Amino acid sequence: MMEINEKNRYLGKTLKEMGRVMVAFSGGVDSTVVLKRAQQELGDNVLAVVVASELFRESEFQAAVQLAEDLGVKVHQTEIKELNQPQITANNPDSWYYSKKLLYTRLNQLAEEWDYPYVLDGMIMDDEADFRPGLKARTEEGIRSVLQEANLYKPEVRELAKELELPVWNKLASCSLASRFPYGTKLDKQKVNQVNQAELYLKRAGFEEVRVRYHDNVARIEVAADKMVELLEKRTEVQHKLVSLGFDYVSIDLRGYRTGSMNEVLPAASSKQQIAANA
Ligand code: NMN
Repeated sequence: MMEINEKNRYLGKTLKEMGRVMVAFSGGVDSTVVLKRAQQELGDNVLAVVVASELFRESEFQAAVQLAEDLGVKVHQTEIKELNQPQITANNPDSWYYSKKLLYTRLNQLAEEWDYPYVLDGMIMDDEADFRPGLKARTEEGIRSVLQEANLYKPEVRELAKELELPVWNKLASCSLASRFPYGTKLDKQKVNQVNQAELYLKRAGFEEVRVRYHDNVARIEVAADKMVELLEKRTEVQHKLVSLGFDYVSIDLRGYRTGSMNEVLPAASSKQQIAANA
């Protein structure tokens, strides 16, 4: 097993050799480590690009812009219109691919215009084991996942982030709001807003780690197992709030919070094939 220090040195060497880079910056722990290490190695030759989308929270976008500014990195804000693309709103397993294709194509256009030879993202080793059709678009568009190249896994990335005194070192993973919908449920602004508002409400109510999965008129709430009693104690107000947002029934998932729960009903073969296709 390669030591974390050795992996970090390899990361530094890779970044140094690149000379000038654009970083797809979400403000999560992974892309923040990429951004900070790139700045350490390349100084001013780093541009953070923060992308707004209707499938991501406005507050996350603002926080990412603020963090890049706080780190003293040049930052550019741009926007993609994911809900204008039928392949994305269809919300099929390959919609992840089209989302990432749209994102990376935009980043590559900007990189060409402003003469950045490399565009980097924050993918880590753990992402390879997940169901991530978007990785294919990353590879096609020539985006470099330098944390993966350095063989870094989540606990190591968090450790590096802590060493680098990055305020997001223990930030929870967030992801596109598309993950709240069953495959085949068409996405639109109203539905996305409904789950977003429901999750924001639950976060404010003390359930920081939460997903509200949308099953037409049923909300399936996922919180950590040790938060379920607390959720039951607040059940009346939670139920009222979610009904006011448009759900008819409000349920708690007894398996609790876990990432990727919408993938559980996919035929095993399709996710395996996808992973093989990404290899
Ligand atoms: O944590 P949740 O809300 O379940 O979202 C994570 C899931 O979303 C992942 O398991 C993955 O299937 C999907 N996802 C895919 C991509 C991609 O393919 N690019 C990106 C983000 C999330």
